[in-house]
Amino acid sequence: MQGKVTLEDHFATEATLGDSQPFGAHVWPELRYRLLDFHDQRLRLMDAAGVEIMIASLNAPAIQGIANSQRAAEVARAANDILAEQIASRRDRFAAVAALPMQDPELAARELQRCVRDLGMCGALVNGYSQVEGSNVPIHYDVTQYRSFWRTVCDLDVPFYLHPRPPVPGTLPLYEGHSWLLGPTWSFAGDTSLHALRLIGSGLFDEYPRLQIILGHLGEGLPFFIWRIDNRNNWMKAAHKYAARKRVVDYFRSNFHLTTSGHFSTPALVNAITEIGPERVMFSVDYPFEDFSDAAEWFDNAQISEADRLAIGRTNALKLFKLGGDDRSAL
Ligand code: GRE
Ligand code: ZN
Repeated sequence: MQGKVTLEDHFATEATLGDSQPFGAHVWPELRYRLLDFHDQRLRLMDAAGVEIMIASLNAPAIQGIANSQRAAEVARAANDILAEQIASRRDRFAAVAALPMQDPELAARELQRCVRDLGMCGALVNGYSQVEGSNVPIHYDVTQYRSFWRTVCDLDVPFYLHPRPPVPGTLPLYEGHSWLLGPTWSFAGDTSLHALRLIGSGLFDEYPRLQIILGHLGEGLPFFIWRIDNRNNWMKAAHKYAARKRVVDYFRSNFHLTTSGHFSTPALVNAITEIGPERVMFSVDYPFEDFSDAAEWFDNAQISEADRLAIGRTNALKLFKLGGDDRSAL
């Protein structure tokens, strides 16, 4: 399929590059190059895979791993400026989502406003919870001090991508002797689905029903678990003890979108489409951690209807990020 849009695809700046190094020396020269490059290999690979537009974002954990909020804000601002500058000459092929200093909800709201209004960005991508100075417990964004931040996201009418991050040191004992489970194998999905469920349970979407959150990796396991989460030993008639008014699945189908990033499995895609609807699923690669060719070859041949392929491969993202027609050429 030609004309695909991809939206969980990363770059790095010199300040954040080191966060992607743990993959090992054997891939680092290539990975480093792929994270910094925009106009050479990245565009060639997009062309070869039938990808017209990439909505680019910073690597992980980057800003969310900087405990000092002023420093986090500075690094975010510099990274957002670099991203805007890199793509300025190719707005036909690239769009951008903002990195945000979530350690401080006011600074995060201000940076998002700047990125959308001044730099023409079309949303935010945040790498899970944030480390904060003076606390061993990272902060999740369902807590009350983030409500005004979410109001800003709603007012700007842009989607917010909740992307995974590596665990903080305090949780590492859970993986003792099994470091292979850290990252895309398991911990990313566990941490990110927990965060999404916290947002749901907090009643955030009752307060801001128009808020739209994107999850990668085909929903971090939630499509598979959603029935069980709501069912919860149904015959015992023990309702959820949460602030939210509706079932988890009601918010999932009204306030969430999923991407195929790094999860190129047709049974998982069909499960996601069945649970959330084809209008809320979008193609993505997770470049440079995954390959364009793996993603495109799988997606272009997956056993789904051609109408779903077009929606998931292109039009859902154009609509959600308002990249179509007049909106796009105005950027
Ligand atoms: C990602 O950004 O999705 C990612 C990482 C690190 C390892 C794998 C991965 O940041 O998919
Ligand atoms: Zn990613």
